Amino acid sequence: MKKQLITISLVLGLMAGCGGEGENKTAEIALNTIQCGMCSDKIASGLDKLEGVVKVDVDLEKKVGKVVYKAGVIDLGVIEKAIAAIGYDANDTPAEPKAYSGLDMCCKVPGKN
Ligand SMILES: [Cu+2]
Repeated sequence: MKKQLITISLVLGLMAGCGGEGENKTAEIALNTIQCGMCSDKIASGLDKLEGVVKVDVDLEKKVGKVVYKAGVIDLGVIEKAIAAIGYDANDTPAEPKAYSGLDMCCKVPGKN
């Protein structure tokens, strides 16, 4: 009986190991306040540094960030908060005011300081 349990947990362990740290998920994040290429670069390089983020694509024209991430390592909320900490709105998560005020003029929403 005990042996069986060990075998089962071994198999489960192997299965979990197979998928790495969980499956990759793709999320499209609304980045309504990005203005220029610098904004998209900042977000892309900021997210690239996060553990669990596999790929980041920012579409400046559509104002959407496509993020591929490992679901078991990081979740969407953390990614949104990281974008907010850089100074940009991410979905319903508003930019952190302090980070936003530190952005270059060209990266701010026209009319909003
Ligand atoms: Cu900008």
